[in-house]
Amino acid sequence: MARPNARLSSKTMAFVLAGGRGSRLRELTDMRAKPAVYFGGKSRIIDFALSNALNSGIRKMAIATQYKAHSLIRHCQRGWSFFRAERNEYLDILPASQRVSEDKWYVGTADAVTQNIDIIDSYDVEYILILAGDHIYKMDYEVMLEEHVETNADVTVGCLTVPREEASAFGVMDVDDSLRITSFLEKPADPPGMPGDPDKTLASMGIYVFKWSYLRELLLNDAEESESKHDFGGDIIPYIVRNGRAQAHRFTDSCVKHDPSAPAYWRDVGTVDAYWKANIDLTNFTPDLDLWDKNWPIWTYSESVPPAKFIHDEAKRRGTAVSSLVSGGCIISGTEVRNSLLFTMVHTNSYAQLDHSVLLPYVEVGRHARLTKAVVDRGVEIPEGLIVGEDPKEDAKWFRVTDTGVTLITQAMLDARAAAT
Ligand code: ADQ
Ligand code: ADP
Repeated sequence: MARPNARLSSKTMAFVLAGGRGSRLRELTDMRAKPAVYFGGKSRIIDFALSNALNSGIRKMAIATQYKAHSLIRHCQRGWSFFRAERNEYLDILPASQRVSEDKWYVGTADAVTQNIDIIDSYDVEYILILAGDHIYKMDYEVMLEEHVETNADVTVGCLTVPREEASAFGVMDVDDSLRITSFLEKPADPPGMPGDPDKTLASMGIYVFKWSYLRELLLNDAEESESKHDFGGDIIPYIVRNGRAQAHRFTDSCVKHDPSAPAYWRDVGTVDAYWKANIDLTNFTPDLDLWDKNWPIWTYSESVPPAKFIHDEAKRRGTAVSSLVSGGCIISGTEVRNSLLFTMVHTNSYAQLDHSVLLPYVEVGRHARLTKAVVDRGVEIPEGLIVGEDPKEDAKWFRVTDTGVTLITQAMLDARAAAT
């Protein structure tokens, strides 16, 4: 449940790390950073962390950007500019702008905070919540803040259990009975299992709570360390585990969903397969991620567009969508849409078919095209009669086909195909 007047969130700022590329999303991040990638029909990935902070009662936020930040910055300016300084609310976008010295981009995630110490000081907050801008989940951060204060920890690390075979992508930890972290390994090649549950590993979500005065001092010391990569997972957290008190906060999203018995929902949509699946899962009868919950809205920049329109006539031009999400501004003209997710202003034409496909905003689909298990980038014009998802060998000549048979289509790939055929 949202707690807008809670005590701790009002003394806290959220610092969102949004500088990474997310290269495993391949061509989807050629033009934009991973946090700016579209998700769920209307939003961008970063909207989840920002909405969680807002719904948790936090009204001071900063977003550190670096890689291909234009799309991300424009989105945040358009969608998140309602904070009012006269109400003591702030949202700062902090590009790696070489403020500290001419040759210094953000070296690591901790350095992105260090380079903005003066701005954070000006917020006059007691706690800082470090967030990653690239995960899909709903979480009430007030609960984690309360735990941080109750346990008198130097850092509290948000964590969840993951299958052991996936754990080498994470910071992994051991904890004692009081959830104090006793060891922390950043992305180990051979992650340990949990006591009593050897196939699972306790993994860091890459989100942290600190008292600002404590972190500030630590960062200034870390900046002097020539050996340090100035990274939270690689340097700062292991240091505190060795020399201070690091606590784990186990993520449960039961406070923000209707069915407390359902498993906690958290996704790193870092690969084309995971991205496709998390989007298509929203078309399930009861999706694990509830975007309809009015108690925990996902805020975003929304274009002002007319309602979606379906054109259907008796000449067998069937304009229908079943088990699908169709956003505003779409025109489904004589196309059969199944188990698909269409973002804003997608236009499809007669006799086309879409099955288990994700179409980003402003995609045009030509007549008689058939797309199965496709992810189509923003603004792509699918030519008449293009068939994708039925002959993986042919698709792989032009498009990016994943091991599980998802096909990513960009305009550059279509242009190369058109030039060659
Ligand atoms: P990774 O996700 O691999 O591991 P990283 O690549 O550092 O860590 O990205 C963390 C966040 O910081 C992302 O949101 C990214 O966009 C952003 N970022 C990366 N480099 C940045 C820079 N130079 N400036 C600004 N922002 C930057 C981390 C932790 C692990 C943890 C996983 C959970 O290190 O311990 O398990 O997150 O996903
Ligand atoms: P948007 O921010 O409108 O959602 P995208 O995320 O698709 O757009 O665009 C990613 C980035 O690529 C943006 O910075 C955008 O300005 C830039 N971009 C898109 N198309 C072009 C183009 N034809 N030439 C140069 N830059 C472009």
